Amino acid sequence: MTFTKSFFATATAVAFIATSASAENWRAWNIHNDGHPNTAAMDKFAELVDAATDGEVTVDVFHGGVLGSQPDALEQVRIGAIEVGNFNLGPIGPMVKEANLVSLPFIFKDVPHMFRVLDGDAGEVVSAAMGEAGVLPLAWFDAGARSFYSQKPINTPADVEGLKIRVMNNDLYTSMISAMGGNPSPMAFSEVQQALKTGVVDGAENNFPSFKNVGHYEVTTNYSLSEHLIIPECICVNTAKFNALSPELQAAVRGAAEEAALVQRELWAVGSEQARKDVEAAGITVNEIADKGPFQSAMDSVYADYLAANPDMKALVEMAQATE
Ligand code: BDP
Repeated sequence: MTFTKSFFATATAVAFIATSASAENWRAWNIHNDGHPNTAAMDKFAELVDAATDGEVTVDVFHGGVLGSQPDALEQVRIGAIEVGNFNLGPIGPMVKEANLVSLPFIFKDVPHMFRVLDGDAGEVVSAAMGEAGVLPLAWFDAGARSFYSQKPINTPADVEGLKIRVMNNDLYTSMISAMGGNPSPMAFSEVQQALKTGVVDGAENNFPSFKNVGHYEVTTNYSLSEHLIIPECICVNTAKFNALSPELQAAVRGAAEEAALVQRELWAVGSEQARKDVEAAGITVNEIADKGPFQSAMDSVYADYLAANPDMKALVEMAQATE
């Protein structure tokens, strides 16, 4: 009798422990503040994960980069100290070589082409390599195209000559600026506004929502539509944490990410247009660049040097370029 009683007590305790251990509470890193499309999309992701897993997996999103800079947060997700991140693929290049595909200037014709590449064989290769490295992409976000901004209009690569331009942390971006005769300055996103304001840098490059949301437009005058980089972003999760979920929970979390990404792309389309209008209303001159050809030609040496140093990337680059 006693045995039976204690057996049941133990069984109940074990069942309780098993239930509470199976509830996963994840932390998610987001660099953006309120008002940026990705902030709303990450909140949506958390809401959808909770609903789809019946609370078995919950996600607390930390906005505004409070969990650290992007390179630091990437490392944290890679090792599993933070579970989720809304990462730009640019800073992933130094960690996962295949992710550098998207950091080659002008590799994509436009945003729809970028999504076709990601949804095709080349995207498979990038995803697999990222997953292998510990940062598994569950869905892709739109991040538009990045263009230059500075105190003077930039219409040709020669206009970049001598300018100190802030870039994200990736050698491809420093090569890109150097190829135009500029001085690249890799720097954390959080430091860019002050650097522009105090003249530590002469310019930077980003899409309209980021240009607007953290006030870069307040400390510069010209946004020139070079659209030299079209870099996707991901909802990325630590691979081991994701793989430890049951197949059902994996499907639910992936489904939530895909749905949140669709929401993000809609918010992006509207938000990006609005951000452009807002900065123009605030006095920013937006310059259309009639001929981007000279910018593209200036990148020939970037491609040549990169592929000479990374011959194993040639097939992937060609796969992307051959994608209709
Ligand atoms: C924004 C990206 C963000 C980057 C930032 C940057 O969404 O992930 O950290 O650019 O320039 O557009 O650092």
